[in-house]
Amino acid sequence: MKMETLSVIKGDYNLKDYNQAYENFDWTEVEKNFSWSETGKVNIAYEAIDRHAEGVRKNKVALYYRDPSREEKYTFKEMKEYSNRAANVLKQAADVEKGDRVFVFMPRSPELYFTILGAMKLGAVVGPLFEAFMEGAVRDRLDDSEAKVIVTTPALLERVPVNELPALKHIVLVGEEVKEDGKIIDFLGRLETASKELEIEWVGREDGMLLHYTSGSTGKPKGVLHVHNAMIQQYQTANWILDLKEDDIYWCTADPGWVTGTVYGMFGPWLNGASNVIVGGRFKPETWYQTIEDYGITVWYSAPTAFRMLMGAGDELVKQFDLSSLRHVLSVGEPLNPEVVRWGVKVFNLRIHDNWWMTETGAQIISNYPSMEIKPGSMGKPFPGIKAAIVDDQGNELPPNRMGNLAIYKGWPSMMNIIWNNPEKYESYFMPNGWYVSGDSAYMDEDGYFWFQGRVDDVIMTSGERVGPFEVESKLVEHPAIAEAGVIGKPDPVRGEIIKAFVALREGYEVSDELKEEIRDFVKKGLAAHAAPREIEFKDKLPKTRSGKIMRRVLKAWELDLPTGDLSTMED
Ligand code: 6R9
Repeated sequence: MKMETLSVIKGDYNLKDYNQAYENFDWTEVEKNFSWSETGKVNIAYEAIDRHAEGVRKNKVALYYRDPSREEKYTFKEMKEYSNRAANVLKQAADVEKGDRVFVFMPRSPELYFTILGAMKLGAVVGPLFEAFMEGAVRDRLDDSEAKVIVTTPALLERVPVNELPALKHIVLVGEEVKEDGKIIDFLGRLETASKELEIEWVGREDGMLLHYTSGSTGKPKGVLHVHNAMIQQYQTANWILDLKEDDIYWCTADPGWVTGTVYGMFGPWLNGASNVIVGGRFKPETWYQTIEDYGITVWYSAPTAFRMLMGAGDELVKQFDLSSLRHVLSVGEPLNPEVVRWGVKVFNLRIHDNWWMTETGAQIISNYPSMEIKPGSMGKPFPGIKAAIVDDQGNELPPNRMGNLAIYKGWPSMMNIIWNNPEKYESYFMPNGWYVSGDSAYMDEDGYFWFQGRVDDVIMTSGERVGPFEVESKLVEHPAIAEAGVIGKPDPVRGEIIKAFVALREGYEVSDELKEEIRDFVKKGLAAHAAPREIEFKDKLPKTRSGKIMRRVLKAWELDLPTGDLSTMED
């Protein structure tokens, strides 16, 4: 399997030669792309929007927005004006100042994006929440960060426990006919009359702009703070990994509640002056293909769970749409099964480019580049300017093909700045010799490609063999009956752990003992005898996060009758 490679599709890519770029890379060269390298005035929202609005991209469309009830577009000039108006509403009515935490809690809409940019223009720190969060999840995040303002909708207001949040001074409501009362502010009513002019708050490169809460396996979610300086890496990765060019129509399917939806749903593309498509509403294979056809999407960034669902919807459906505009497809969030990559080649005639990063890293770290050979199942190679390695628990670098901790040498530009209110947690990510330890287990092959194995906690030890759950899951989804699979280690007195698989079947397949036996055999023959699941349980659906990650810790908790921990990020 590891010998399988997909060669480069000929094209004129921004990154021509990975090896050469890696050798000669210098982050200070990248800084020259920003106006602050000359003016000294820093603000990511200025670089993402206003800079283009004041130049040749003034009338270029920055945002194409669509959901079941709206279809709109905004040029860079209009985005500048609307984000200025939003900033003025926040400043005048809600007293927002530099450093204040402003949360956004609403479905996707143009107003959501005006608000995020507007708050950043004031130097505020923006905390994006998934609209599906329930009261407890909202409370934890606003309470921990002592948020001053929340921007939400009348429908979601009941999930904001206003009286339990003493730091919360204002609630900005985005809805029709909002009655103001000092605490409540009418966003839409004020937006149209607010001034289009704004004095941007210039900030330091190390000042905060984005606070994303992420859940670990235990305890409360932690607030990962990103600073304006992250724009350096967000810009350059969007340039070389997303390969954005002047004429591209780019679509990132992620919600801003997830880091992918802010960093590559807003900043990466806009810092590069690209036209960005944002689609609200629920996932439906037809709607997604229709979006590609209608807008002529050229670059498309999504996640394995979505690709697996599209794959499950069948190849016939793909043929009903004209997807010929597509030239570059990418995936993040979870391991991308080789089977899905092969499917992509079959139906789109394109390679799906996997890349790896985390909320904490603030931008892409390891990737498959369009100008590089792909080994399906591998996450690719470290971005130029970034040193990644597999280290043991003492921080020693391991040789190729040894499984260990995926680590990054600290100091990349978009690295998180702090964990809010939790310096111990922040420190715990780093080894004394400078490695940031991701919590993921992986190995690097002899060609320098990285292969994901699982979260460190998920790696299975069975009869003395280390098994990465991802490899087993990938083999399982190659079986025609299986739509999705989650694999855990279940404690066993004899073998240490045994492999247990939870599988969801595709349409038209029935649960049976014969099928179990067949699946077990399939993994045994295709992978290894010791990797075959001894236990298989059929489920209608697997527990997943809102960003589509299979929650193995929840499977494990169910299996062992343990508490499931924080479930605020779990899909309904
Ligand atoms: C961007 C994002 C981070 C965790 C990460 C890893 C998993 C992300 C992956 C991947 C395998 C990939 N992950 N990309 N695993 N292959 N290409 O997802 O951030 O939500 O913080 O999650 O997601 O386990 O540690 P975040």
